[in-house]
Amino acid sequence: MTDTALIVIDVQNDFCPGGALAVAGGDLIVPGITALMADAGAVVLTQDWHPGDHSSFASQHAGRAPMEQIDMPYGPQVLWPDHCVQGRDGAEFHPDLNTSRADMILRKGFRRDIDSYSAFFENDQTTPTGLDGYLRSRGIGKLVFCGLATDFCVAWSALDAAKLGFDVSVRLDLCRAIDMGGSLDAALGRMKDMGIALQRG
Ligand code: VGL
Ligand code: ZN
Repeated sequence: MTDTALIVIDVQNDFCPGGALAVAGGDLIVPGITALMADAGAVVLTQDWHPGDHSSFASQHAGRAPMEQIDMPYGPQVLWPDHCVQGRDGAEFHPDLNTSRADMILRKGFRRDIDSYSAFFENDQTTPTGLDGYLRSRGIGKLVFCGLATDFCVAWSALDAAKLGFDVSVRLDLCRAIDMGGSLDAALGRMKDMGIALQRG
C-alpha cells in the first residue's frame, strides 16, 4: 500500500544483546521486521546518532549514574550509558537488518545539548527532524512502527505521529522495551489513550 510507511526505530547494535544499552531480545525482532518490509509502501529506518560527548550520557555529568533522571532546560531527561556514538560499531544497524530496502534513513540525537527519542521532534517537543514533511510530501498517511525501545523511542515517535494526524499502529511483537520504573506500562497507556492501534501480530 503506497500510502503506508513502515518506520523501523533504532535497530542498532547498542540496543541489541552485547551492546552498550542492550534491550532484552532486541535482536529477535529482526526477522519479523524483514518480513514486514515486503508489503510496505515505504520504509524509513531511524538511527540514534550521538556525538561522543552527548548530554544524555551519564558520563558527561559528574556524580551521576546511568538510569538517573535530571532536569535539562527542555525538561526531564534520563541519563544513559554512552551509546550509539557516531561512527562506532554500536551505532551501526543490526547486521541482519535489510538496510537496502530503506527509502530513507533518519539520524537523530546528533545535537550535543538535546536528546531526540522521537523520530519527529527532539526532546524539547518543538525542534522538527524533517520526517513529517518527508512523509507528507510522499502522500503517506498511515504509519506502522516497530523497533527499539518500545517505551522510549518507539512510543515517543508513535505519540508524535498521532499528534501530527497520521493513522498510527505499533507492532508490539516487533518491539522490545527497556522497562525501567514502570516505563513500559506508562508508554502503553499513553499510546492507547491517543488511539494508537497496539498490535501483537
Ligand atoms: C533510546 C534511550 C536512549 C531508544 C535511544 O532508541 O529507545 N533509548 N536513546
Ligand atoms: Zn540515545
